[in-house]
Amino acid sequence: MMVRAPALVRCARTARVFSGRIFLGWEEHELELVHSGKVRDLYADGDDLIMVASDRVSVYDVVLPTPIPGKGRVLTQLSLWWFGQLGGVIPNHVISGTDVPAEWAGRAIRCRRLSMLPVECIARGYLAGLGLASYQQSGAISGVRLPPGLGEGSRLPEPVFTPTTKAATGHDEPMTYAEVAALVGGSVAAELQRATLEVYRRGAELAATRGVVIADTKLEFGLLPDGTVMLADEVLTPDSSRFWAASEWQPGRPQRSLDKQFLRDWSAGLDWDRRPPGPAIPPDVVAATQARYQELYTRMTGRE
Ligand code: PZK
Repeated sequence: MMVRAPALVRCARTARVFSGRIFLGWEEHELELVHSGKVRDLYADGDDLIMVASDRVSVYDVVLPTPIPGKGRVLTQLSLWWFGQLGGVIPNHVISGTDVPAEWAGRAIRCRRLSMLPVECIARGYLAGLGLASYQQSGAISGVRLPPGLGEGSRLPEPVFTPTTKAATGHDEPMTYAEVAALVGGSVAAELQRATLEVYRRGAELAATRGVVIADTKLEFGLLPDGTVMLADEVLTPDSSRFWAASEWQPGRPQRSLDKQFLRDWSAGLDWDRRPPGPAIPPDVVAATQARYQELYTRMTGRE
């Protein structure tokens, strides 16, 4: 585990309490980095958190040294759009997509700090990745038995909830529904399953009308102090979900990724063992990847 000094970032927004009233001011203060992920960072701002998406990109789980300009903004705006679309399914942690430090404008979200639940909530509508590996080994995923004869990229008869552990280091392991219920309690487990499947169904249904297959998605949830289950993290972005072009979908083989295929195709032609450090991305591959993220955003939201 790498340990580093807390990164402090200046934020020109201050909340002060005088005689029970809250005053918002514009004095500079500093934000403390509380989590740094592969491609996103999380800062504390008083009681709130600010989630900042970078332009970093990973292939085969390795972050490459070259950024994809605009990626953080596109994924943040897509996530905010989905949070808005899904407000009727479950409440979420978003406070504001605009009240953030100016240097992060467009690619940061001010969020409520929640007590995060230690489960990665995954819904799958198609077989890929760890779901495929588990099915090939046992015919089931997270204890859910699937029909025989499915292959890579096959559509499942109906979406399944396939939660995993949230390992601090190493790999996430599949959890059965009973294990989730033992960990978080039966009523929270039921809400996680319901919300995860409903978010996936609505997302996949909407994407289908835009020629996009969402194969699977990973969601994170947390609790308010009163026990309300809230959707957190990011929602239905290509960093948390598999996006395929419906026109190219062909079960029985690995599917082409709508966002990262240029990166994968380019990196497959290199003499690289898929271990860090990753290779620098050439300008034409950066531009093609950038265009894919932009196109995905416009296709889904109808916005430029
Ligand atoms: C929280 N992460 C994942 C790691 C990131 C994100 N609303 C919340 N309240 C408390 N904790 C979290 C959240 C959210 N979302 C999310 N870890 C903690 C994570 C690294 C970078 F941007």
